[in-house]
Amino acid sequence: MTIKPLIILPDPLLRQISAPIERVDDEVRRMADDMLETMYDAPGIGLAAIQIGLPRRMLVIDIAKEGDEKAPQVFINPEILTSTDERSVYEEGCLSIPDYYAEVERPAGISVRYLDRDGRPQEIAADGLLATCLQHEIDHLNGVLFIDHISKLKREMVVRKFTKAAKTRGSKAI
Ligand code: GNR
Ligand code: NI
Repeated sequence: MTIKPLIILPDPLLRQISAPIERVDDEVRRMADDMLETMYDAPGIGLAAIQIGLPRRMLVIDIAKEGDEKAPQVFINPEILTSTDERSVYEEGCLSIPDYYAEVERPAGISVRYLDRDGRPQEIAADGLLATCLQHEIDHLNGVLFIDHISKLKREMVVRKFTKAAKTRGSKAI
């Protein structure tokens, strides 16, 4: 397993639409393991493949509390089937937008169809943090970031800050 470098805003890769995974084979499972290792190292509670530069429809999540046993979950080709009318608000962050947090309102509950790491079709109903995290990650598969759900003013401020930081890094040639 390998920790991969994270793709950071404003890298245009983050706006790419990821392609479905056609066959769940050992290479896909290796990719999932690399994603999990990268997520645990960060640390984060979720990661989409595009965040390590792979435009494939796969995401990993572990929302187990610190100190509890690890509970890695792999979702391949996930599709949201239903969303509740009820909304919930969470303070979100993103490993591709380090150290920026904002409240985002999303459906409180969703049901999702996906393939597990053995390629078997599964369906789950999620609420709470899992529902929020799944929606955040599925957004990544569609080139959408959590800052797209906040005000335009806030979003433009964040993008400007990260664009400047990227330019500084570039000129320092690190
Ligand atoms: O680590 C993460 N925490 C988080 C907190 C609230 C809502 C969503 C998330 S996902 C984020 C990791 C990440 O960037 N996944 O794409
Ligand atoms: Ni994210």
